[in-house]
Amino acid sequence: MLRGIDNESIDLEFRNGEMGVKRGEIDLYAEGGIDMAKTVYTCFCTDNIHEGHLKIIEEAKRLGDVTVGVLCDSEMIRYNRFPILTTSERMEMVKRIPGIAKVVVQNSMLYDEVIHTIHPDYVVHGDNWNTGPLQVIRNNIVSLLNKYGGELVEIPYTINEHVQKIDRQMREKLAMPELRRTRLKKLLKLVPIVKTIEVHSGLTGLIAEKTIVSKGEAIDQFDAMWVSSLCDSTDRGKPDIELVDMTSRFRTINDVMEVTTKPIIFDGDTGGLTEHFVYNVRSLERMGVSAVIIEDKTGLKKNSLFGTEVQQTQDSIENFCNKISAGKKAQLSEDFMIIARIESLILRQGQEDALKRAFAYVGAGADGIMIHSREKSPDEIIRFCDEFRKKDKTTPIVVVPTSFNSITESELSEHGVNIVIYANQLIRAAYPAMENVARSILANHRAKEADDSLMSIKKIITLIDEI
Ligand code: SPV
Ligand code: MG
Repeated sequence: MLRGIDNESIDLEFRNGEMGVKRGEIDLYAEGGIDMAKTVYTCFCTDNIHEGHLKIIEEAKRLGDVTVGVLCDSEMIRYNRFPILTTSERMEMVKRIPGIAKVVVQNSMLYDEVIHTIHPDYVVHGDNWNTGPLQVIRNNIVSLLNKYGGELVEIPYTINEHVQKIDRQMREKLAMPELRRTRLKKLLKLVPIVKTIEVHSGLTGLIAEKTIVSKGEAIDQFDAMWVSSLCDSTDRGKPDIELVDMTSRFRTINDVMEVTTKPIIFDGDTGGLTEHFVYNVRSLERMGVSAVIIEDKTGLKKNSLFGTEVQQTQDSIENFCNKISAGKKAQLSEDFMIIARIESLILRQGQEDALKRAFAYVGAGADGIMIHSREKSPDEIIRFCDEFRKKDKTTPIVVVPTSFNSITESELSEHGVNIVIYANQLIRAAYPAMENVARSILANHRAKEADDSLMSIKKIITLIDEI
């Protein structure tokens, strides 16, 4: 018994001394026996078929019967290609290419399952995965094929003006306010935990947008960006006390948006006066921001990581609920989220108070809750999440593990957390690096000694892509 390209069984028979094959209802006999078609597999991770893909298909067809895998949504995201089309739309798009035997969903960027079920004689791929993070996927396929003598056929990656233009247009589409705004809600359905990194400028936006790592056997990248009040203020040399006005904060958002496509979660501090908050909700959704997080403090806000070392006042449940409902009423789009941040653990008001507030805020219309802590241990956060999830299985939970930084994303996800925000690490990394270089130049009266800590001139002048 052999396997067909559809993974169905094939019976080999002899009739009148000739070998034939019976596959399903079809009898194939050929004089002098038959030449069994080879099985060829290629995987597409795209919303758009261009000449590069067609070239791969042509080469694959030359080798045998072609099965195309369409990478599923959640893996497209890890690949840094947020899907604009749904999986079934992408499958339809591929099915329209003439001469393809079968289209399947590839559920993992690694090929183990595919190879196991399809057992292709050939896998065809562009040669763009020979360097960089994609190499891990190439290594995975090579070792799988080697086990049974399958072959990897690589063809030169098509890179020309037309293909580059299509790529750019797809990215620009993702950056448009409507599409960008919807992306956070979509992500919440598609990934186990939305990995969010702080941004406070175009440059940090680029880092959030482009950083990809290959770890173990797969690649990964950030899903969303956090426009932190702490970092936005610090970058301007100002304290984090709602001193940087909204117009300046919006400028930061705009700088980030100009060079990125990923969704933005905005740190709205206390939300200010309810009468002002409603205007800011409209402005944020119009810009394409996906969510605002407001914290239940009132009066002069100080950074939460000061805890009770400074005077901070928590808002009443009633006032804060009114602010949330007013924001929800003002909002015009379906997908914008108002997330309520609970400061009870920061202000030592206890779990009971935190939970009471969480349920009240959800009742007032909050689309998610953020629970914050400045403990080194994640225990109080975990306890809160477990208790909250006993009663509420769906409202997204957001956490900011700055002090309880030993906990991993998968542990947080196991306790019902949906969004993790790395809220200040980029600016905390940049400041000491810059200070050290400044010290070195001052101490040596020249820049030579600092050179080893610096990015090369060639890299910095080519860092930013020209349009
Ligand atoms: C921020 O990043 O500005 C935050 C999170 O609000 S924290 O600094 O931990 O309060
Ligand atoms: Mg803040």
